[in-house]
Amino acid sequence: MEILRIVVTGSVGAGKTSFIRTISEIDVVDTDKRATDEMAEIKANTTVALDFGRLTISPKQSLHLYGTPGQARFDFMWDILIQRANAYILLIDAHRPEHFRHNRKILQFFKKRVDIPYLIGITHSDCEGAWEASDIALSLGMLDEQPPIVTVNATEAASVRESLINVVELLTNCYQHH
Ligand SMILES: Nc1nc2c(ncn2[C@@H]2O[C@H](COP(=O)(O)OP(=O)(O)OP(=O)(O)O)[C@@H](O)[C@H]2O)c(=O)[nH]1
Ligand SMILES: [Mg+2]
Repeated sequence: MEILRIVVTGSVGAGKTSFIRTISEIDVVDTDKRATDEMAEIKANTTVALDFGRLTISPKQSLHLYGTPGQARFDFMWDILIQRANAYILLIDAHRPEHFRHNRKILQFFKKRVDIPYLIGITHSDCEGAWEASDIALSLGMLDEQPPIVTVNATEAASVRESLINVVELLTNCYQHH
């Protein structure tokens, strides 16, 4: 059985835990804790360790999904998780432009550490005040490249599955070129 390790990252409330819980065939270990300080305004619970989920995509392949904590004070977890990853997904909540700068920081951090395929998943596109994917790409500093970017609803299994298939395709193409 080939295991592909995919890190799911993004700022607080982007939908990382939802993304993994929606699709995982095993129960996801709950490391969410009641939010304190400034975060309580965004949501009641936040992830403090990591989310882990698994999805079998064929008799020979399964995905292991690792969700990072969103809060900046857990940054050290990023390093641990990314070193063994095959690919990563950066989830960006389209309706909170105040988070875009942090997401840009996450992306820069990962790109500096590893050279592996990644996908940007725009969540909360259905929410009021959501930005267009192309405008979010610009805010990430992607001026002329064609970033791998999709819209995903982290609470809908079909949508999550589609985005993961996208990642597996990126990985397959990447292996073919090496
Ligand atoms: N409307 C809408 N709600 C979403 C979407 N994705 C996630 N949510 C909701 O957003 C909220 C936050 O999702 P979480 O999965 O807890 O976010 P997280 O990224 O794990 O957050 P932290 O662990 O605090 O960093 C939940 O109430 C989800 O149901 C989406 O695409 N659309
Ligand atoms: Mg979470």
